[in-house]
Amino acid sequence: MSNGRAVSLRGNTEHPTTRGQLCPKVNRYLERVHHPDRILQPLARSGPKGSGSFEPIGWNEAMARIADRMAVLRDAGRTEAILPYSFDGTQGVIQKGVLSDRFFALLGTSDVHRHLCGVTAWLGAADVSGAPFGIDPLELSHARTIVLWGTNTYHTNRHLWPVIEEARAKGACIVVVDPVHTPTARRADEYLQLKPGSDVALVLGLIGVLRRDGLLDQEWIANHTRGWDELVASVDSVTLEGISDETGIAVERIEWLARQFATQRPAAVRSLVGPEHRGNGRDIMRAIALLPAVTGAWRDVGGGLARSTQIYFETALNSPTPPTSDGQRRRFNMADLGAVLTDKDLDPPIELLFVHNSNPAVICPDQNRVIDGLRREDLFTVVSEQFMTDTARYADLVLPATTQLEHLDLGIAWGHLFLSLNQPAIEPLGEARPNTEVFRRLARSLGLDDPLFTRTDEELIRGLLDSDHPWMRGITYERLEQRTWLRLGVPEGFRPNVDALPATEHGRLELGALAHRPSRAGQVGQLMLLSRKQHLRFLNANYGGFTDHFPDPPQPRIELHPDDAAARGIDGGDLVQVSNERGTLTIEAVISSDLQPGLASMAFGWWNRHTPQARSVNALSNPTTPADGRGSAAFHDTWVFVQRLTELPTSGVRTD
Ligand SMILES: Nc1nc2c(c(=O)[nH]1)N[C@H]1C(S)=C(S)[C@@H](COP(=O)(O)OP(=O)(O)OC[C@H]3O[C@@H](n4cnc5c(=O)[nH]c(N)nc54)[C@H](O)[C@@H]3O)O[C@H]1N2
Ligand SMILES: Nc1nc2c(c(=O)[nH]1)N[C@H]1C(S)=C(S)[C@@H](COP(=O)(O)OP(=O)(O)OC[C@H]3O[C@@H](n4cnc5c(=O)[nH]c(N)nc54)[C@H](O)[C@@H]3O)O[C@H]1N2
Ligand SMILES: [Mo]
Repeated sequence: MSNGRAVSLRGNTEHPTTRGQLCPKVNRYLERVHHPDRILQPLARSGPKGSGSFEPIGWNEAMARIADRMAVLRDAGRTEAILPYSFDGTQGVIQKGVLSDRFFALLGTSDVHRHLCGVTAWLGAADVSGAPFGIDPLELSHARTIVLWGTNTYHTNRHLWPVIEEARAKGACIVVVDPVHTPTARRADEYLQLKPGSDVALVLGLIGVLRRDGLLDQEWIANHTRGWDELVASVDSVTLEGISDETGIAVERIEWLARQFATQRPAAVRSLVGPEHRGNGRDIMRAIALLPAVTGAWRDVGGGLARSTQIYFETALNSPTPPTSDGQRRRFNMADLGAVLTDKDLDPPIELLFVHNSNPAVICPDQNRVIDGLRREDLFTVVSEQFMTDTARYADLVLPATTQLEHLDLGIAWGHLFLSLNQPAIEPLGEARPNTEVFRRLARSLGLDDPLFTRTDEELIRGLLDSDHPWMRGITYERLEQRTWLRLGVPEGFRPNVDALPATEHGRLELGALAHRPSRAGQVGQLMLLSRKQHLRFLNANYGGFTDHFPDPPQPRIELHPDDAAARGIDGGDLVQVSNERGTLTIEAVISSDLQPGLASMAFGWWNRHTPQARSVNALSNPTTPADGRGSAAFHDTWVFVQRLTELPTSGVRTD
């Protein structure tokens, strides 16, 4: 640090996961912290909604305005008219939600199910093992077969890549199963380009081959699982040829993968969220989890399913008990924000929206409706942000938020088992304040009486660490302060479902019937649009407004398969119109044989200002969530028409 400015940022070479490497996104984090566009004062709207006109106000005034509005709603018995909207802007536990969750729960506001990332995958894996513990991803280095199933590891999980390479150097075969020939697929030893959404069919085919060829672990199935007969009935109801048609993968390739997975052990499957973003996402994740459950791959260190490790931290850390009334709050799936904000019959309607750690104008599906909602004159929107994002532009009040360099936090992870203490390197810049401070002040103004609000950030972290769980033995605040990170005390080589029983009712892995329920097909002439994390220097919507993080060429584009482009008379570089019942975008086409015919792809993460319509890919994507409201949106089950344009459209161009 020099004069309040952070001057140097580097990875720690001793960290077993990062090995001293920052990723392309975080390499330039210092520039983000000291960026000239940082919001450093509270701002009040001074022009029409969305115009981006604001004037600075003081913190006292900003807090008073929010507290007054909330008090009026509380006095009128309408606290459900308040909706907090927050998500994964930070993975730090206390800045993410300890105090905000308590604040909104005590006030009795509406709430959102924060399910856009990982919850469907969690549920699908939990259908098999009760609590979905996967293996420590570092143990993939022991595997001889690693199937990267619908995860673009080289791009989205850079720190796992050296582990994959280490396994390969020791003789492992790296397999990718993905509808797109991704940068990860390019680096794999074997690539299976399956038709999108056909994963359940592929698993049925694999289990069919394993059974036919006597490659199943019968002893394991008999002693560690339940529901084998029902699964067999599902497997018997399909033919390998039928599966090959369904998935687009040749019979010999399915046979090869089945044999490889069963015999070249340890064998592991790795998956994150790609396949969950579909109508049948939970089925897909369950099917993926069934594969190691029938081969007994869990027996071997380095075998089984490697997925998000978040559940380890949730299990080990203390978490503050929510107030008893919390279960009765009105809750919406966060993917439904557009519908919720524009629903004329909602009783009570949302009158105050409080956004922090999230950028719903970009990350939420059904973007046109989200923005229609944000434009409502009778909605009071507060956004706590570091930058003037597409969401912040629609705010009535913007609160300047600190970055990780300016606040204290406890970091958990989805990719490894290390707990880390994020100690501030500099004082908060300008008038930026941590989320915790905002909720302490609001709680005081509204007279919310709870001991949690009297604790400092350090005390909150100490409270989380003060857990009796054996994985927390020896992990103290002082040791973290000294060492920065400590591995949870999960024994090295810990084999979930072997060293501990599955958390199902009967302590066995649950198999059962498995039905392939394909998603709705598109109309004639439509293409299926994927919105993947395609740019190395984007982290969700964190950098979509930062020109130095843009790819070359610096604009969002749509990738089309050569056959689909030719059928529409489209060449690379042409302007095309992409549309469906939810929206229209005008962007440049790029021709890519990484796709398969019928599939188009646009990168997720661009801010809305880069198209003439001032919208990004989520203006098109599918907001459908599972019928029980639990789980993510079917982002990738999106059907669009694509046509060539000869000139820029004049209608539909927005200036806000
Ligand atoms: N560079 C970069 N890295 C990131 C992020 C980022 O924005 N940018 N975001 C971070 C976050 S929040 C997350 S959750 C992770 C996500 O990490 P991943 O899950 O690896 O990333 P996604 O791009 O969501 O999806 C992965 C793959 O799923 C494939 N897919 C789509 N449909 C199907 C299907 O039906 N079946 C199968 N088998 N595959 C399918 C896509 O083609 C894509 O290649 O990445 C993290 N890392
Ligand atoms: N079409 C499509 N949509 C998707 C996805 C996709 O693959 N395709 N992926 C989904 C997934 S996996 C995810 S995780 C979500 C991500 O959705 P979000 O979590 O909403 O998005 P982020 O861009 O990661 O972060 C939002 C904002 O948090 C802010 N922020 C960071 N730290 C702090 C802090 O300490 N305080 C405050 N107040 N703000 C902070 C950042 O400046 C950033 O603008 O998007 C989902 N949406
Ligand atoms: Mo995510």
